[in-house]
Amino acid sequence: MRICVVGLGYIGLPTSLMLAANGGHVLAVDYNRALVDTLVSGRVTFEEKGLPELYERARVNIEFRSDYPEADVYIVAVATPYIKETHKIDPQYVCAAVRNVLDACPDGAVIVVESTVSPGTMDKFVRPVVAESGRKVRLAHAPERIIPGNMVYELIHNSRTIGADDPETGSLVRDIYATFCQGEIVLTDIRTAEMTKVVENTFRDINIAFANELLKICREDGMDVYEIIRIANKHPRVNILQPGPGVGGHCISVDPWFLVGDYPELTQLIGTARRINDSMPEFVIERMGDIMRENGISSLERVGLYGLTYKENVDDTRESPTLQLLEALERRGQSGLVQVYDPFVARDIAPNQHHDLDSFLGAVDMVVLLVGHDEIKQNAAKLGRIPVLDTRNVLDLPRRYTL
Ligand code: SAJ
Repeated sequence: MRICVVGLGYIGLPTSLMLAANGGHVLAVDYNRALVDTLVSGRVTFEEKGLPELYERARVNIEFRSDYPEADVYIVAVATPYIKETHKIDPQYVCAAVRNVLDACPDGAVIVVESTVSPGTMDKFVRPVVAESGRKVRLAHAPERIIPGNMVYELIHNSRTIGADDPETGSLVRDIYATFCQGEIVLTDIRTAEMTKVVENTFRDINIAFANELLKICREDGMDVYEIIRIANKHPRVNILQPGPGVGGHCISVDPWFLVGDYPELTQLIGTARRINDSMPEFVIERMGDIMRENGISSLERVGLYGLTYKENVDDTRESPTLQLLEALERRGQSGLVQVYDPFVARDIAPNQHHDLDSFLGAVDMVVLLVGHDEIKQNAAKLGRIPVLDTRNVLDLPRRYTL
C-alpha cells in the first residue's frame, strides 16, 4: 500500500518517519522545497528527542517530494490556524491540501485528516471540496495526540482516535496506524473524533487556568501556591496542573477558541479560562516591576528574559508566553528594552537577542525565567548573585522570586 503524508511539520514529519520505520512505503510531501531539500539531504528540520534516530531507521522506505503522487492513502497533517478576530478555524491549508490530493489520487483513495480541526470542519469545509471535485474518495479524521518533547515515545504508546464514515474505512486506517501504535485505537465517527480532540486540549487549558487563578489568589495573600497544589494533588481525585507565565504552543492556546468561536453563548467557562491564561504575561510584567523596585533596578534594559519557546526543551516559539509578554511590553510603549535569550532559538526573532548564556547574563542585573530548559537548570549556579523571577518554579536559588 502506498501511503502519502502531506505536510511535513511537527506532526507530519514524525508520523511519516514512524510509518516508514515500520515497513510502510511512504511518500512524504511538503510544498516548501527548502524543507524537502533539507530532509532529502539527510537532516531533520526541528529538534525533537529521538527524531534523528527515527529518521535513520525510516530512510530506506521514505521519499520526500514537493509534488503530490498517486497513493492509496493520504494523511493530511497541515497547519490549521485560527482567525484571531472571530476565533474560528481557518481551514484554507487543509482544503488546499485536499484539493491537491483530489487532483492526484486514484478513485477509492482514503484521505485521512490528522490536523486538529474545529468540530464540524470536515462536514462544513472538506466534504464540499470533495463534492465539487466529483471524485470518489473515502474520508477519515485521525487527530494527533503527541506531546512535543516526547513525540516519538507517544506516537508508539498513546491511544488514538479514528473517525470514519463507515467501519471498513475505519479498519483500514486503523491497520495503518497499528503498524507502529501500540496503544488502543478507538474507532468512531468523524464528528466525534473532531470534538474529542478539541475537548482534550480544552480540558488541559481549563486546568492550567485554574492553577493560574490559584496563583493570583495566593499572591494576594502571601500563600505558597506550589505547596498548596502539591498537597492538594495527594488527594486521589485531584490533579491540578502547574501555574506559569501563560499558555503557548499551537494546540492548547488555540483549540479552545474553536469552541468559543462556534458557541459563544455556551462557552462561559472555556472562554474565561482562555482569558485567564492570556492574562498571565501581563501578570508577569507587574511582578517584574515589583521585583525591580525592590532591588533598585530602574531600567528594563538590565532585565533579561530567559526562554523564547512555548515550553521547555523544544524549539517551537508559536504563541509562546515570552512573545506574548514582549507584545504586552510593546503595548505599554516599552518595546526593545529587555534582553532576551533562548538556547533553542538560533535565528533572531526579538530585539536584544543573545545567542550565548554568558553574554546574556553579562548584560543583565535580573533574570525572568520564562522557560525551564534543562540548560538553565544545569547552569543555575551562574545565576547565583542576581535576583531571578522563576515563573516556572524550577530553580533552587538564594535570590529567587516566584510569580
Ligand atoms: N503549561 C503550563 N502548566 C502546566 C502544563 C503546561 O503552564 O502544568 C503550559 C506550557 O508551558 C505550554 C502550554 O501550557 O506553554 C502547553 O504545553 P503542554 O505541554 O501542556 O502541551 P502541548 O501544547 O505541547 O501539547 C498538547 C498536548 N495535549 C494534551 O496534553 C491534552 C498534546 O498531547 C497534543 O498532541 C498537543 O497539545 C496538540 O497538538 O494538540
